[in-house]
Amino acid sequence: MQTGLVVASHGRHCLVETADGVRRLCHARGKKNETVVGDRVRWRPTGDEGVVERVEPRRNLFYRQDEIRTKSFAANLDQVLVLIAAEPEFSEMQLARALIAAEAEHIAPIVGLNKSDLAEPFARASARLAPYAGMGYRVLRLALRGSAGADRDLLMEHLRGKTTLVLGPSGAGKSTLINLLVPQAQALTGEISQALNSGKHTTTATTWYWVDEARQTALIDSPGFQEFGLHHLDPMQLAGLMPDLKPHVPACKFYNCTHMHEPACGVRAVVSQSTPAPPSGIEPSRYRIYRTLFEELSQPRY
Ligand SMILES: Nc1nc2c(ncn2[C@@H]2O[C@H](COP(=O)(O)OP(=O)(O)OP(=O)(O)O)[C@@H](O)[C@H]2O)c(=O)[nH]1
Ligand SMILES: [Mg+2]
Ligand SMILES: [Zn+2]
Repeated sequence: MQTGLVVASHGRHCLVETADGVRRLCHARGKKNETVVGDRVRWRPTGDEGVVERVEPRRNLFYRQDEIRTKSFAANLDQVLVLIAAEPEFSEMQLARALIAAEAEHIAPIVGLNKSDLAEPFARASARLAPYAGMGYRVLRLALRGSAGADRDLLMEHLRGKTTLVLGPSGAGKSTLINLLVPQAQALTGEISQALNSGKHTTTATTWYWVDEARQTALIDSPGFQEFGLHHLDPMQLAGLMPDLKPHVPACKFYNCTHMHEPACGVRAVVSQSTPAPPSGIEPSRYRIYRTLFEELSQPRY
């Protein structure tokens, strides 16, 4: 058996890259293809193709759990780059959900705010992001379209030597970012979807790209999402996954405080004070997000 890295996965097939960089179409051993991009697998050659015998244990798995289905993005990540833009206006709720999902899997998140050339909407978006910088998230300001060296250097400073999933709503500039750092990306995407979809030129959902020839720095492109369910999380975990709420939890009188209605709640005490900026405060919008998610995750599961 040989070892390999899953660089794309679709239907019953996946594309496995060997240690020497050769890519090979592999089939799942059983009925279901359990692999996700980023998986390390053991596989066995069968002619020109291969069979995945097993998936090695994962360091982490970044996924969302919607009402009825689980959608895995990728495994064995060092970080997630959540890319949003001045336009289209980003949803703070979607941003918060992606950051919480990353925290839950101990994957370091970075926020990229793109389209700084659109001065007015960019200023608005920056202001909405200020609390996130205040609570400790790294926020990169970018103008990816037509960008020359500066943005590439800034990105590489944060991406070098790591495996990064690029995530974000449609139109934020994910493909623009990939194309900036991986000039041959479009050709590669074509080859991969051809291999996996038996010739059809449809987009493969999630794809691994090497940024450097030494194959140390990797980017994973993912399709834009509408929904970002967190049904895999316990509502009581939630405050611990929100860096602005977390430090105030020890001040709650009850160890099992939900921060929804209890007296002597450290979180609600901070929300009602007049200076909401983190790290010492909590923005009203963030507490609203907490309440909405807490109620959503407290619904009975069917
Ligand atoms: N003004 C401006 N437009 C940009 C910038 N970066 C990307 N765009 C444009 O924004 C649009 C969307 O960019 P994409 O890279 O396709 O976005 P995406 O995130 O891949 O979107 P999906 O594939 O739909 O998920 C394109 O028309 C880009 O040219 C930027 O820095 N400034
Ligand atoms: Mg795209
Ligand atoms: Zn509390």
